[in-house]
Amino acid sequence: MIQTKLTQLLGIRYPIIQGGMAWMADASLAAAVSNGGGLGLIGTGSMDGERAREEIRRARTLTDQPFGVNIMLMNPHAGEIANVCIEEQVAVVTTGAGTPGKYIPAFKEAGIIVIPVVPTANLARRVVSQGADAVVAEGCEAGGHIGEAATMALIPQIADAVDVPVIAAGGIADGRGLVAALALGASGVQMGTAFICAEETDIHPAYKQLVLDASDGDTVVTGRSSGHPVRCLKNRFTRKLLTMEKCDASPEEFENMTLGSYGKALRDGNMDEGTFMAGQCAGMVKEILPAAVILECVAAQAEDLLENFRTKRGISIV
Ligand code: TUI
Repeated sequence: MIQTKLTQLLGIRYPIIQGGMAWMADASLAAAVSNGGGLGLIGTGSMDGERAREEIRRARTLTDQPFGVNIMLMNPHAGEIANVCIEEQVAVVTTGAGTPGKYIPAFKEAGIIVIPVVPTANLARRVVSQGADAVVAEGCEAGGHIGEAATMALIPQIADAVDVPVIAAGGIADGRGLVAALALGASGVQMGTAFICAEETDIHPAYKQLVLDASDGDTVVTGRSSGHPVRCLKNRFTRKLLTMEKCDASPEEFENMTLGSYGKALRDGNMDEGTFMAGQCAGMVKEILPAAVILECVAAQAEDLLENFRTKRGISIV
């Protein structure tokens, strides 16, 4: 069993947390991940406060293990959801797509473990000085809304910048990625794309099929021109969006096109108008499996690799 500062902080079996994927990570997935020994997260990016409360309460009926809530800070209901997390005494809050400073004191007062997702070392320093208990350092290999730096370069710089546990994210979907993250200075990993094809993820089957069929070059970043870069799987819709960006469409025009496209992907599997967010490791996801099996496989591969590293990799120190 791999024990790290992260497993200690969260009281979980494996040093693995699930990405708080908006529209996708509901109580069923979060509970399955927590029951499987990781930290499950409810992604509230598409919810208002009361909807978030319902999912938190539903998760409690499905697991007695700790789970968390991800607050997407660009969501206009983020403040309401923060209050709901406090009222419902959620164990862990992660935040993304913005800076959570103004919420941190109230979370800390409520005894909530706060873990902001950060794309730079500067932001990591800032949120730790504001009281964050750990950070998710997310490289641009990740799916959805991303920063600029890649995981390989970001993790050691953030690990050097802060003295709280660092959780690596972006491009990690197996035990090799977990071991690499530990080598770079992280205490655990966050995986999102690896859970898109979990049995418990309730999305249109076409979305899962697109991930299963993907290979390493099948994602693209749209929205750089509007200031909201989003990594998603290539399809007819992303081709249309990128053409618009090349033709200097205004940010408003672009936002109008993308509005609703996440729902069209998740609910309808609509290839013409849907944004299918996924990370660069989509090409590593080959099967639909229960979340607990995904966690077990990643942890077992990492343990084996850590135990037998030199032999497995043909390395000797002479
Ligand atoms: O948040 C994510 N990934 C997401 S959120 C999302 S929903 C969405 N829908 C449409 C447009 C945009 C988003 C889909 N995927 N990951 C965590 C993350 N946070 N990645 C990058 C950041 C981030 C970026 C800037 C965190 C803080 C930040 O601060 C900049 C500043 O100074 O405010």
